[in-house]
Amino acid sequence: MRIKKFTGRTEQEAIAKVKEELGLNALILNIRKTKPRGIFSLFRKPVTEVTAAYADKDGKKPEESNERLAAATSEAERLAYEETDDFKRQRDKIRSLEEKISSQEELLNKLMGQLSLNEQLYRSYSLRKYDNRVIQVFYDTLVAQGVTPDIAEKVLEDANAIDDESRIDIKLVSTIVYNTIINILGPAEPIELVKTKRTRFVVLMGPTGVGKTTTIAKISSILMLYHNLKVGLITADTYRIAAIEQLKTYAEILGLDVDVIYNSQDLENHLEPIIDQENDVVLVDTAGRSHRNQENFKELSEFLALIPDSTKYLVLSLTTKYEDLLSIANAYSVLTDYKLVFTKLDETSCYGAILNLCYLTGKRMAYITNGQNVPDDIEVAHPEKITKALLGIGGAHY
Ligand SMILES: Nc1nc2c(ncn2[C@@H]2O[C@H](COP(=O)(O)OP(=O)(O)OP(=O)(O)O)[C@@H](O)[C@H]2O)c(=O)[nH]1
Ligand SMILES: [Mg+2]
Repeated sequence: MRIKKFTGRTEQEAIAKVKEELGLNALILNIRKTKPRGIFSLFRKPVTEVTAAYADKDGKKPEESNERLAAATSEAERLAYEETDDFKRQRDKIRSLEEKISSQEELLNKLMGQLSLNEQLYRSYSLRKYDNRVIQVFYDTLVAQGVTPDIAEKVLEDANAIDDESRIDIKLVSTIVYNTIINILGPAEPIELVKTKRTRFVVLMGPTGVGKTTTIAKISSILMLYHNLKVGLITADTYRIAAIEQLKTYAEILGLDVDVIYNSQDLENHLEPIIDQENDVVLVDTAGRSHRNQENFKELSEFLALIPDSTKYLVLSLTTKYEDLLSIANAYSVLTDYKLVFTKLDETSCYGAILNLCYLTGKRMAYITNGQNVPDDIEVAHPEKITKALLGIGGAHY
């Protein structure tokens, strides 16, 4: 057996030379790339060197010749092909297809997850209530927002009563549901931003820690700074030492005095001079009271009876458990008429309690608060915004 070396710019070229000179029976022993040497090596490309064995003159033939050469040839052809632009284009195509497939898979998994979640929801609501899928979706959305199932049913009554043919009109069904909710919420009734000759008293009442004092600070700042109204402040919260200081701190920033009222007699004595100050609006802070404490409630009732021409705001935190909200609203209904202020919307993603309470009490909303910042985190309640949030339309947030 003899050995011979062949070189080429590529393996393919070198092997082609082997085949040409030694025939298919030549045996490829080694393939290697060699770096050019010498003074001009920088300007020369590397070459491929193929070492081949072939049968010597006495007729001895190299073993395994055919297969190995064929294999080496196809390997060399493969490697050479991998260097071509065509190969690279195909490879990139395959890679991007693979990426697409994996993100489609992700999307599908997500959808499947949602579908099975809906399936679970249907099951937990004792299956579907409505044949009409659109109405069913509204029902599910409202209930997920914390609207009670019976109020959600009431809301959907009109939409569900239209004839079968119209019920497939998604736009019509949506319009009916939307308007029904807007009607239940009714227009907001905040403090009127006009100067009148008389002093208007606005009393904030409600459970402890819901944000009465903070809301008074927000409202008085807005009335004074943005609407140029003359504002007076009274606090009847003398239960906690810090309560008076809390309101006084805000009052000082606004350049206002706070009248502190200790009892009904005190209020009677203070009223005349307060009215004489010719304020447009006097905001009255009260101590947080548990609606279950009858003694406290009696005291508040006597206090309210003494204030002339007053609007009462029942301040409710949206973080309070719904059943408690309901019994608080009921307890205050017995005491007096009121409008609703909802606080701490920033701490919940459920708007359902607002609809439930407006529906059950028939009271109007005044303000919604959504944070601790004075005066920014307050807005006049906005029925359209709340309705959109309840129906999960367009990320309506306060
Ligand atoms: N996250 C959030 N916190 C609020 C909001 N309104 C008030 N707070 C916070 O709730 C806490 C209680 O607020 P207060 O204004 O003292 O509540 P109050 O109803 O006057 O409390 P009492 O006088 O003790 O009955 C404070 O830490 C406020 O900053 C609101 O809209 N969102
Ligand atoms: Mg307070």
